[in-house]
This record gives sequence, structure tokens and C-alpha cells, in this order.
Amino acid sequence: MDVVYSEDCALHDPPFELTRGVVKPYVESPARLESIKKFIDSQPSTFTITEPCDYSLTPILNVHKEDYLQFLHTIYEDWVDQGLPKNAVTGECFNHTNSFNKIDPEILKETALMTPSGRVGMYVFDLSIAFTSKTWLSTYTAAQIALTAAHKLLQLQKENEEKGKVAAIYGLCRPPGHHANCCVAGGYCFVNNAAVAVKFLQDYTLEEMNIMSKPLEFNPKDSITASGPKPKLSADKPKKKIMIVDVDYHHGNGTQDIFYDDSSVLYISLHGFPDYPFFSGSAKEIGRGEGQGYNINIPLDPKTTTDEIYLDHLTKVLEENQTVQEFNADIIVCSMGLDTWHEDPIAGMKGLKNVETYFKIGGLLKNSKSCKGRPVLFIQEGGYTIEKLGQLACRILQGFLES
Ligand code: OKP
Ligand code: ZN
Repeated sequence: MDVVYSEDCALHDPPFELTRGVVKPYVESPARLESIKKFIDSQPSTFTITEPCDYSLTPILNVHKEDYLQFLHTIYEDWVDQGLPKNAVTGECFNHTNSFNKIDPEILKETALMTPSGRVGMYVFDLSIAFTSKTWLSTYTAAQIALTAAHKLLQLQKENEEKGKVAAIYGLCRPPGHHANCCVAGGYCFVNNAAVAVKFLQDYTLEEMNIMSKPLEFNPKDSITASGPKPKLSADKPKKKIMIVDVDYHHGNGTQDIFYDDSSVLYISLHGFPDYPFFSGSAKEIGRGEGQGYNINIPLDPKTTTDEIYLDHLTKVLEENQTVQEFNADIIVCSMGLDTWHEDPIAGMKGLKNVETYFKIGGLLKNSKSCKGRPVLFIQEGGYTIEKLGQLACRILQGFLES
């Protein structure tokens, strides 16, 4: 299996975070990825590491607003230029929906954009977000990893057509993405890598991806402008239906939000509940308008969920859920968090203790009724048991390959 990876994802390395009144080393650390990479490297007969290509900012703009990306790109330097501390940029005052609700939103935004702290408050929702001089480089690279993996998935699908083999690729990237929506960062996430890949798979043909793909040569001084071709959405090109299976411990509020009104993307999340991000993840969130019914939240009690209970829920939704069966996805995207493991320092289901559960998750993504025969794109999300991550990731991927 191809694993798309870049060392540049390790450069975003904030020195600390403030969580529940405690200052501690940044939990979403470069060591996470390096640990997975080491484990992958130890199995050269199964995995092949490849570098990401560059597809420009254009496909990222299909998910994120331009002013938001501009903010991500410039905030660190703006902040330092104002004489503020150089270690990391964090939130000071967040634009809570109920705190300034009498002010016209346009006027509020005009005021907020005047200062770096105002901009952070406008575009960030929690204290896990910290910008360093290299944050944009790692964030941009992570998105390009997801795009490269999506491109490779279609290439492989084409190559495999006659062989009766199912394509799968792993995008090993950080920072993660599933808490970020079109215009707000949070939960260690800046750009929603999985969502960017989903839109790319829907809006571009393999031929268009081939044309766009360039070597990735990042220059942080580059102004951020869209440069790749815009997708031509013709009526004779039916939109691909994509099912996202988010197995990260946390609810992917960002991914849910991006596709909430969209009936061509079915979002399924299994997550600890109630827990971070505290304002979403209820089973009552089912999508809206055209998208109604195409959002499935499976909240699980972190104290009592065991390996069996977890697998039972995943099996039921992928095998028996009528909406999922009728949706009949063309492609599966797995938001692959590894923080369900019982020892996870910030998350974890207390009763999820068997590594083979991860192998079975991979197996379900291969052979369950709603997944069988469909290519799967694995995108790395969370997971914080540094020493264990490589093993957990590989068990999922081997479960897919060997089932
Ligand atoms: C990101 B991902 C808990 C601190 C929580 C943010 C958690 C973000 C999780 N003590 N801070 O979904 O793994
Ligand atoms: Zn998580």
C-alpha cells in the first residue's frame, strides 16, 4: 500500500498548550507522525512511502474560504510584527455567538479583523490552536498529502480495474483536519484534509488531476493564490458519492459542518459522547435540507464502550443501516483517528483494549456490505499514544489488505 508522507508535516511544533487550566507540552506533536512512519518503514514488503505532489490552493478553496486561508497564511508574521511573543500565537478572546449578538455581523467582522488577537478570535474556536512560523507549511503540506493520496487512489483504481483488486491509499499527515470547517480552526485542526480530498475526488477527473500534479516546492514567502485549473462540472459527469467513516475518538464537527447540506457526501462518525468538542456529536444531528439523512452520528459512552460494543456499532451501520446501503457510495474516505485506544492520554474508550479491534475495523472497511468493492482513502486524524500509534495504524491497514 502506498503511504503518502512528508517530513514537512513535522515542522509545526508549538511548544505548549493550555488545557483545562494546565500548561503542558503540545499533545498533537511531530513525534506522533514520526512514530507511525517508523513502524511503516519496518514493513517494507507491505508499505511504500511516497512524497506528496502539489495541486495548488485551488482544490483547498473548494472547502475553505479565501479570507480564512489568508489568515492561516499570515497570522504568525502579523502577530510577531506587532511585537507579540514569538513562541506561538494562541487565542485570547473568542467570537462567541452569544456574546456580541446585537452587533451587525459585518461591523463586528470589520472590528475583529483590525488586530491579530481579533483575527484569531474570529477564525479559531478553542485553545488547542497555536501558530508557529512553520504552521502554514505543515498545514499546506498535509492538505497536499490528502490530495496526492486521492489522486493515487484514482490511478490505482484504474490500474486495478481488470485485476479485481480494491484500491487503498494512506495519507499520513498532520496537523489533522476533522474539527476545522470552512472558516474556523480548532481541535489541533487548520485545514480539513479529508474534506479537501472528498471535494477533489468529486470535482476533478483523473485526467484533470494528472494535469494539475506538480512537484511540491514550498516557499513560505509565496503569496497564496489559486493557480490550478478550476473543475469543469458538466451535467454528463455524475457526481461521485462519497461516504466518510470517521473513527477518530472525537466528533468531526468540521467535516459534519462542511457536508451538512450535501446529499452526495454521507458522513458517519463514531465518537465518545458527551466529550470534546462539547457542542456537537448528538445522534439528533442528521443533516439539513438536501443533506437531511446524510449525517449519521453514533455517540458512544467512553466509560462503558468495549471492543465488542464498538465493533458492533460499526458493523451495524455499515451492514444494516438502510440509508447507508441505499447511498451506495462510489468511494470511502476513512478519517483514521487512533485515539479510541483505552490508554490515549486525552481521549480513549475505557473498554477498547484489543489491538485486533483495529484489524477488524480495516476488515469492515473492506468487506462490509456498504464498503465492498469500493476504493478506500485513509486520512490520518488524531491519536496520542505516541508509542502505540504505528501498531494501531498498521492493524487497520492490514485488516483492510488481508481481509
Ligand atoms: C483532535 B482530534 C483534552 C484536551 C482536548 C483538543 C482535542 C482535539 C482532538 N484534555 N483538546 O480529534 O484527535
Ligand atoms: Zn481525536
